[in-house]
Amino acid sequence: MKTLGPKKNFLAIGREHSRLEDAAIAIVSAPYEHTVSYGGGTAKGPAGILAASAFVEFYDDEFDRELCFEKGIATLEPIDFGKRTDGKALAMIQEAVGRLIDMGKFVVTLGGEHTIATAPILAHLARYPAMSVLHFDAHSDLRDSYEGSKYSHASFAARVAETLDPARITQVGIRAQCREEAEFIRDRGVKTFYANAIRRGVHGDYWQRSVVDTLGEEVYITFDVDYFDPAIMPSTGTPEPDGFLYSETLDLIRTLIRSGRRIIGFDVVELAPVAGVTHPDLLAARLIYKLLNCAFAEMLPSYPRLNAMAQRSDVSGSVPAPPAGAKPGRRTLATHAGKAKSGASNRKKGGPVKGGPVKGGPVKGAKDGGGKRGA
Ligand SMILES: [Mn+2]
Repeated sequence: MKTLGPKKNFLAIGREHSRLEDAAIAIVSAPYEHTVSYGGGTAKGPAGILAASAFVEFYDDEFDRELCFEKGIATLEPIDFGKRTDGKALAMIQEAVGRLIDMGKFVVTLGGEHTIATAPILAHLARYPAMSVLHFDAHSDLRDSYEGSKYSHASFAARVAETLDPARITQVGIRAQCREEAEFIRDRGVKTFYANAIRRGVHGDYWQRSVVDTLGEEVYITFDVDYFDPAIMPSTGTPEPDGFLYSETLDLIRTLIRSGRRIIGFDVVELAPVAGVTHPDLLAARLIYKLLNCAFAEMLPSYPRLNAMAQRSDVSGSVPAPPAGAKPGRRTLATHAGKAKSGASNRKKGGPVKGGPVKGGPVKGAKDGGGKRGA
């Protein structure tokens, strides 16, 4: 497995901190795009994130550390799918991610359309059979098929639910779906936190805690960037209004870590870089580094704001029951294997980040499952 050098890897870090054999963290790029239904460009997502990451600071003030030098982050060369699509493409990703997990790496997968998430989820599930999936998205992606494909980006969660008990999937931010998906959620026990319900206060002031309460101890995160509000994340195929902001999202992640749960891996998908619009790419890169900092948070800082929210909000009605076997509230600290690294950093910032253009437009064709939708 070949890795990218300092000019192209995540955070643009030197070889001594990005060698696969030493790094605790591995980044897999899966620039797969085959079933786009509205705006395209997700194949350029991984490269856009990596380019933007050169402008992310190594130091995280919340955790007072330079995680990249302590743990090492290896960025693998992007997967070359050739002409492979659907199940064959997913098998390539699943094999790569599985091999890295077996090497003891914490694996981050970059998409690509959301279809690819099935692969890292199944790779992790094979090794963490009790894991929950925390799914950030504007769309529930539970259509059995879409535009004739079982491997559509609109169907990835339905594919996952064939292997993972749907009651162990928690969705956040959903605001566009068809009736078939709503029925699936009700019938099969998916824990879906709709955007409208969160905004109407159905899950309390501290809605992030209601979300976390549904999760088991080991959590895999799949993150479709269209979960965010289009104002901060316009670079995605199917931007939907009434999305979420960065800080309230980090509060959810902090709440998760604070509860003693562990992030065991994650993917970030559906970024479609737009030339000249740099902030969404940088947002995605920073999100990834923050999620890594949270996943490796051995020493938890105190969170006065979250404590205050917890005191204010005693509303936990309408919260779905935790899945069987989950033990919410356990207070163990998340740790991951990895060699400590030392290293100093100083970097200059500035300059524009280049991104690929958005290609394509609305795609015509039959719609399975009824209704309009995108990623
Ligand atoms: Mn989506």
